[in-house]
Amino acid sequence: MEKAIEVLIDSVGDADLKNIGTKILIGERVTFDEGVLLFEKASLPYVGALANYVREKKHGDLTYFNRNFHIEPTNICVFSCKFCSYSQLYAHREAGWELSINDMLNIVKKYDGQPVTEVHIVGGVHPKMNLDFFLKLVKQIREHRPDLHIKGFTPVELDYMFRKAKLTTEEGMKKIHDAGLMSLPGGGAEIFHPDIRSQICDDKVNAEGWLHIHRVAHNLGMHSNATMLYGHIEKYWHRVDHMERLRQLQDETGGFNTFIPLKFRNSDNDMSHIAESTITEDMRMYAIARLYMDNFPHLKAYWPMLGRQNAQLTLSYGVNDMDGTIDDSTKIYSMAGSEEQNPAMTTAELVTLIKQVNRQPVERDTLYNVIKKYDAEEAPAFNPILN
Ligand code: V47
Ligand code: SF4
Repeated sequence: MEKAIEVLIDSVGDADLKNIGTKILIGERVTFDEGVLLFEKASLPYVGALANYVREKKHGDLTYFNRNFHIEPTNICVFSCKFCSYSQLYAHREAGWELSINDMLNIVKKYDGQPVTEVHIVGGVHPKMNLDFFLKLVKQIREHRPDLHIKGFTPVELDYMFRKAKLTTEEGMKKIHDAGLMSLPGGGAEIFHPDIRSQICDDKVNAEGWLHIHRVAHNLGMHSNATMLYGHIEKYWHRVDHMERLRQLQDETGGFNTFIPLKFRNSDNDMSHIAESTITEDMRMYAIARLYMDNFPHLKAYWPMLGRQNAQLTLSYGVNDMDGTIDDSTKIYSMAGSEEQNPAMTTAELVTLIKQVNRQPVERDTLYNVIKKYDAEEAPAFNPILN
């Protein structure tokens, strides 16, 4: 493997790209300028092979997924992100939904006796759903199902709740953590740089606020994920700037589990005139993320947004995590035009998808503890490559 990568690096004409390849081979960090150069000049086969090398060095063929379900408390939102196909302003709330604590507990109860390990709770920012409401929700979920890992709320939601409750981030985060919130998902990050943020999501928490909330969570011993919404009006250097800020926080706290690039989908939002990125560009994005985010243990492809086949393809471009079974009717993605109108995959389907490309499926919990490794001899139910 190492020899093949050396041959590949040798074959590259561009001296700067050759140098970056050598650095990656010996485990040296890619700089900001080198990150931009990779986006500007490197071919998909080049970054793809390097990213696959890094992925296999970190994880071999292991490819993680979990059994989770999503709850979206509301799609009513005080903010107005231009890329969002999902929210309804409070003034138009008759066109939206708002779940009560009981409604959400009933969703949790649907999974009684089933081996799900995580509930993921994210929604719009409803002016009447305050910190007390969510403290109650989290406590009641924990009481009902103490074995379920509660991962929820982006800094956009938390910042609004804490400010309304007149609490500092430290105070607010401690309260919700004590109530039972265990991890934060990666949403709300979009693109951190103010030149882009001011154009696509001007009114919600800024980069510093987003990073501070994750820092405070990490300092309390919680883990979290980070996303980047790419493929719209940002330039390559904005992507690198975004990844750089995350990489620096990770150096400081070590609290991030996973980086999740999210492909911008253009259906039915205020940015519908912008063409979506090509699959080649998507794969380059994943590969460069694997190369740049050297201190993030995992790189995740969120299959409801990419579609199953493309998510499967990312497993050759640095990705080692396929998220989960997501058994629900998650609307945030289907409304933005993703292939998956009602995303849900059974464990057998996820295992098959991973095995079809000769990787080893591993069911994990939220913190990447192994629940089950699927052996090679457990053949997938259907393998079009072999059939
Ligand atoms: O922050 C909204 C994105 C995010 C669009 O941590 C869009 O495990 C593309 O962060 N096109 C929320 N993306 C979802 C999220 C997430 C999802 C799954 C797993 C995890 C995790 C986190 O969805 C938002 C925004 O960046 N989003 N609209 C759109 N049109
Ligand atoms: Fe609200 Fe989130 Fe949509 Fe922005 S992306 S409008 S914060 S639901």
